[in-house]
Parts: sequence; structure tokens; C-alpha cells
Amino acid sequence: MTEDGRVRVLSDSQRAQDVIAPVTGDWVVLEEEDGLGTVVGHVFDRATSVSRRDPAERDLEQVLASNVQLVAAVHGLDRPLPPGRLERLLVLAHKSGAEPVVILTKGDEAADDETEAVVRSVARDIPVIVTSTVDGRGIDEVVGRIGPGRALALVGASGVGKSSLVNAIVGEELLEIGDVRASDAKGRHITTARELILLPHDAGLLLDTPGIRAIGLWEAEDALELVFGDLEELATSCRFGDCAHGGEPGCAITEAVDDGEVDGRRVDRYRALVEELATQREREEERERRDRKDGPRRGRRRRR
Ligand SMILES: Nc1nc2c(ncn2[C@@H]2O[C@H](COP(=O)(O)OP(=O)(O)OP(=O)(O)O)[C@@H](O)[C@H]2O)c(=O)[nH]1
Ligand SMILES: [Mg+2]
Ligand SMILES: [Zn+2]
Repeated sequence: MTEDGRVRVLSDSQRAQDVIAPVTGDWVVLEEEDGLGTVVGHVFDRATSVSRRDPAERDLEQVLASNVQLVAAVHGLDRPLPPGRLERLLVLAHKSGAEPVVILTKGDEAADDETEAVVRSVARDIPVIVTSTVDGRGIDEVVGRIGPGRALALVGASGVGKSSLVNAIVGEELLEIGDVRASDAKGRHITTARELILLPHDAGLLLDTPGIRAIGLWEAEDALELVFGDLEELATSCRFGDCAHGGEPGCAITEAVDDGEVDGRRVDRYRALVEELATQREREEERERRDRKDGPRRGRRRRR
């Protein structure tokens, strides 16, 4: 999108091996190239960057969206909400540098107490908006959070109703929506490309994304504080500075679990995430050492 409206340009992926490949939300410089026409010449630094570990290439970052001010962890009330899934989505959102919000779609379908409890315990200080495209609840609240010049990225599993929400906000059937399997409420991956939608009346932008199954975190150690801040606070009182909270003497977290102040399963998920991120960082460092020795391999460069 340019001052003069939409233009179709070439993103030269061969050349982009050496620079940053553009993603939806990027600000870019367009250049005229002989024989090629208009091409993406340069991608500006990203103010925020929503990313995960590439599900196909375990040691690569995949940027899902950039330059958004808000990231919504979207979940549908027609299905159970595993706490680990919401935790990961929120850590991913926080890591992006944007503001996280939780959107619970299909508010017209009965939510169970369990889902409510999960949301209350995981998304403690994060705004939660319940929406429905059937009775219209929550739609104005979502729009109210966006505003002129601001963009909201919708991230969540297939079939939770991200594209339906966009259509409800825009007020027309702009995006294709799909069915969910009645047996397990799974979606059918209807949206296949990321799409930036400019809202009418200068109300801001929405960024729809394809449903994601795996939420592998990428270099998100510092972002764990959003959902596990209380545990990280407790950890400062552990006897050992490198306590892994796995039964070491003088572990403040283990004590809090024993006293019934903290849910042990939540601690297990926290420890698993810390472990996962540490392993990933080791592999990353190992690869960088190898790359320095061999020279960079094509297409394996870090996109940052
Ligand atoms: N009852 C109810 N159904 C909804 C609501 N929002 C979406 N749906 C239904 O949920 C199904 C999936 O909606 P989509 O918008 O395609 O979901 P999506 O998250 O975009 O899915 P992917 O593009 O595959 O990632 C459709 O059958 C919608 O009609 C809602 O608020 N209430
Ligand atoms: Mg969709
Ligand atoms: Zn400890």
C-alpha cells in the first residue's frame, strides 16, 4: 500500500537471502529494477515482531507479523482451552513488543467454568474480550482498542473465528471463513495467507493470520514474566541462584506448591518452557559457531 494506493511488487526472494525477507506489516522501500519492474528494495527495522519457532525448521525463527501495536491471543469458547496453549500464545504476544489481549470468540456458545478458571489464572492482568459474530457482543470493544494508525494481529488455532471477527468488524464478507469439525471443533485451515486490512473511517488496521497449531517460542526468555512473573519473583528467594525448582533444598517455588499457594502443574509447564528455551538457545549458539567456521549456509540465515 502506497500513498497512491495498492501496487503489486516483486519481493526478490533470491536477493532477500542476504537481507530481511518482508512479512505482512513491514514498511518497505520500493525500487524500480530493469527487467523486473517494482521490487522490494529494503525492509525497515520492525517496531514489533510477532514470531515463533518455524514448525518446519526447528532452529529458525518465523515472523508472523510486524509493526502491530496489539496482539490478540484468539480462542473459541466452543472448545476446551488448555492452559499451556494460552500461556504460550500470551508469551509469544508479549515477546513481540506489542500489547497482548485475549479475545474469546463464540461468546454465544456456552463457556464452561473450566475455561473461565483457565483464563482467570493465566491472563491475570491482561484484558479479556468476549466476542460473538452471532449476537455482536464485544465487537465495539475490540474496535475501541485499535484506533487510528494502530494495528491488531489476530493469532490462534484454525477455526476459532479470526476471519469471522474481521468480517464482523469490517461489516462485510471480506474474508473466507470455514466450518469446524463437529467431532473435535478443529478448523480446516481456511485462511492460508496473512492479510492486513485497513478499517473504514480511519479506525485502524487488522492483521488476520492462518491458524497455528504449534506455538514454539523463539528467544522468549524475557517474555515469560508476563504469565509467570509471580514464579520468577518467588525464584529470587530460592537458596541457589541457579535453582531449577525441581526439589532442590530451599526452593521457594517448591515450598509455595507444598503450601498450596501455587499450582504444581503450572510450575511444571513453566519449567518445561524454561528448559525448551534454554535447549533452543544452545542449539542456536552451536549453529552460529558452525556457521562462523563454514560460512553461512544458504537460506539458513537468521531473519531478524
Ligand atoms: N457461533 C459462533 N460461531 C462462530 C463465531 N465466529 C466464528 N464462528 C464460526 O467458526 C467457524 C470458523 O471461523 P473462521 O473465521 O473461518 O475461523 P479462523 O480462525 O479464521 O480459521 P482459519 O482461517 O482456518 O485459521 C465458522 O464456521 C464460523 O461461522 C461466533 O462468534 N459464534
Ligand atoms: Mg481464517
Ligand atoms: Zn527454586
